[in-house]
Order: sequence, then structure tokens, then C-alpha cells
Amino acid sequence: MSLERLHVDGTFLKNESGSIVQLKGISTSGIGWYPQYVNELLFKEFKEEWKSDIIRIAMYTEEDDGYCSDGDKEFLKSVVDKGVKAAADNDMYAIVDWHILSDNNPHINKEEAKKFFEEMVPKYVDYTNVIYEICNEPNGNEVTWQVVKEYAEEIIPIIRKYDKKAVILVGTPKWSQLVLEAEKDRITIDDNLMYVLHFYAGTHKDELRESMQKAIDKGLPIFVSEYGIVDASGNGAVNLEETEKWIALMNKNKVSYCMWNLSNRNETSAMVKPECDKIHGFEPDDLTPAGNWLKEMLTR
Ligand code: IDC
Repeated sequence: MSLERLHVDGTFLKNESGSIVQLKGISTSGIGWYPQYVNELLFKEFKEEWKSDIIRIAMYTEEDDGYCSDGDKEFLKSVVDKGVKAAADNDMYAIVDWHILSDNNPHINKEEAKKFFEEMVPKYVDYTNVIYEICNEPNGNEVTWQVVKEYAEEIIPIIRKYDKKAVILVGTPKWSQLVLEAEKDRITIDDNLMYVLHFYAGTHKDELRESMQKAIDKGLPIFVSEYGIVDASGNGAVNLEETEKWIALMNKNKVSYCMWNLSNRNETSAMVKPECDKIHGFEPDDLTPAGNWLKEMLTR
């Protein structure tokens, strides 16, 4: 495998020779719902034709077919495994995303999270492409940064028991928006981590962009592991004007980003048209406006 390990330095991701690296790619939808898109031919296409550097493998913990609800754990782990390996084979980074959402407080499924990382991390110690995202979007008024930080302080040592080098991403309160709260009280037990900010361009505009810039100016390393070019429901109109403002800001700061989502779900954030059953070999006609925009943006 020729991918270089990455590490966090200041607000940047850097490679082994110390150059700044900015990763751009896509996030799957829930892999319990759409496992078919985690396939080698598609990943190869993403790398070669779409110039994607990274795939985020989103495994819901609750919702239907979630890892901690009624999902088939062995199957879900096998999809994560297939995704990490298909990404590695195509020289792409892979985010293993513990996708909390309706389980708004990461402590709700913490014991399962510990078992999951205990089991999965040792498998990838020799993989240079894995990035761990330990809680997608903490949310709810009681889920303050302190609550998330306490969770992170329990999970990070489990990952580090096996993998000393992988970059770890930590979600922030209010669906991964309150990066300024994290900035005021950073995690000190580890320094190879980044704080997560998510935005949906139809919903989140100047105010959240200002938070991002302020946090970066204060030296906080930020990773946008998920963004939508539509509104926060994952649906609604594509908002290219706001999207391009976000892209410009992230590029200026060399922030990495993955677009939501890789599926043919009947929602505007999905990349593939609902009537298209292909799982690779996508032509412009197979893709939604979001899918076509993503390819155009990645290949600029
Ligand atoms: C949405 C999906 C939708 C699914 C729903 C589950 O697009 O098909 O029914 O989750 O509740 C997020 C979340 C992400 C959401 C997405 C859009 O991380 O799981 O996906 N979103 O609502 N944060 C902000 C928006």
C-alpha cells in the first residue's frame, strides 16, 4: 500500500514528509441500508475518475438496521471491513464512522462503542488509510461539550491501545456544529485528533462559517466529515451559492470534507437517482444534481 500515514499538525493534516494534505470525497449513507455501494469497482471509479481521496463509511448505531438497534452486527462489520480494504486497494483514506444520531448522547451506546473499537482497531493497525470518527453528531441540550469530551476520553485510549497513529475525529455538540465550545476546552490526552464540523448549505450559512473560521484562527484542527449541499433534512433544494462559499472557505483553510450521501434514496442529498440501480459505472444521467455537482467539484 502506498498511502502515506497522515497526522495532525496545528490546524492541518500532514503527510509523512510534512506537506499539508486536504482530503475530499464522499460519505456513504447508512451501510445497513445501502451496503451495495461499498464495492471495489465503485471505489476504483471514485479514485480514478472522480479524483476522490477519501470515503466515509457511515454505520448508524440506532435508526433502522443500526449497529446497536436491530442491525446485523456481523454483517455491518463485514461492510466496514470491505470498505476499508477497497479504499486501501485504491489508495484512498477511509473513515470508520460510528454514526450516532437519534441516540443523541454518545454515552447511550458507549459500551457497544468500546466493544466495536476493541474488535475493529486491531485489524487495521497495519493499514495506513484508516481514520476513526467516534461519534457522528452529538445533539440535544443536555449533550454539552463536557459530555462529549468525557466520552472521547474513554474511547480514544481504546483506539490508542492498538493504533498509536491513526487520526481520530471527534464530533461536537449540536449535530457537530459547536466547535468553539470544544476549542475552549480541548482534549489533552491525545494530540492526533481533529474536531468535527458538519454543515448543510441550505440551512447553515454565515454564522456557522464564522464559527469555523474563528475556531481555526484559534488553532483548532477541524475536519468536515459530512456536509450536504441541500438543507439539514438531507432533502430540499440544492443551494449552490452557499455551497460554493463553504467550499472556498474550506479550501482556503485546507479543511478536508466528504459530501453526504452515496445512495439512490429518494432525497436530494443522494448522489444517485432513485430509479438508477447501478452500483458503479455511473454516467451523468444516472446521477442527481448533487452527484453531478460532486464529480464536477472533485475534478476541478
Ligand atoms: C439522514 C438521511 C435520511 C435518513 C435520516 C435518518 O439523509 O435518509 O432517513 O438521516 O434519520 C445529518 C446526519 C445524517 C442525516 C443527514 C440528513 O449525520 O445521518 O441523514 N444529516 O438529515 N446531520 C445533518 C443532516
